[in-house]
Amino acid sequence: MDGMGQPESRRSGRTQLPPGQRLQRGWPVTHYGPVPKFRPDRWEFRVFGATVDGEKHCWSHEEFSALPYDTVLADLHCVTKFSMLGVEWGGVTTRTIMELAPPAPETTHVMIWAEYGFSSNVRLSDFAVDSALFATHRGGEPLTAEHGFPVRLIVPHLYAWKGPKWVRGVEYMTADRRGFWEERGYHNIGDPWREQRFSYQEEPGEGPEF
Ligand SMILES: Nc1nc2c(c(=O)[nH]1)N[C@H]1C(S)=C(S)[C@@H](COP(=O)(O)O)O[C@H]1N2
Ligand SMILES: [Mo]
Repeated sequence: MDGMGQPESRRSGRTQLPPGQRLQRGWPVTHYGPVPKFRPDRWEFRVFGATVDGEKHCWSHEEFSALPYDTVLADLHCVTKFSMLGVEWGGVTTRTIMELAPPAPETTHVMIWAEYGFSSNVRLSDFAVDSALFATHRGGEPLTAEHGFPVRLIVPHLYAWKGPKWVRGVEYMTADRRGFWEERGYHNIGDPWREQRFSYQEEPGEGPEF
């Protein structure tokens, strides 16, 4: 369905799960630490680091809410082995953000920053797929606080820890660096189809030195 307005997603279909995963009923809440309190007056969404113009780009919550809204049908795979298939997410695509705040040509990786300093690194090529989005909604409803309100990242083709909840910023990087879970034993790339769960599985070149 490329070019038909349907986002390209590496979809498993409803009967096929990535290896080692099982289907989850309902929607569990999984994260480290407390659920942050949303304070609209103090909230901003920031793109910084290796931007093409060298500037930092910021959006207030009101401005972010006015950005183009898209939906994506995507699966969610937690490394603890539960998966949800065919979830409809709504929000701002990573491509929209990259158009408004383009990365410099040297950018190779992206660090996603969330509340309390939580972070996750992804390759620019994984971040830039057209099925990746900063979700504000699920199934047409705004996200609840525990699921990441006001914004969480969805990168459907990677394990879900690569999609921080309570996102506050994007850092364009010219070299790779490990995020929160990637520093704590989880795989630097995190492809569920290759079962890239843990950092000891990394092949040479798949991650920076610790
Ligand atoms: N800020 C933040 N985002 C996070 C996490 C976290 O610990 N902190 N955990 C990740 C993990 S491991 C998973 S499986 C998903 C779970 O999303 P859910 O709680 O909405 O199901 O959130 C991801 N986003
Ligand atoms: Mo997870």
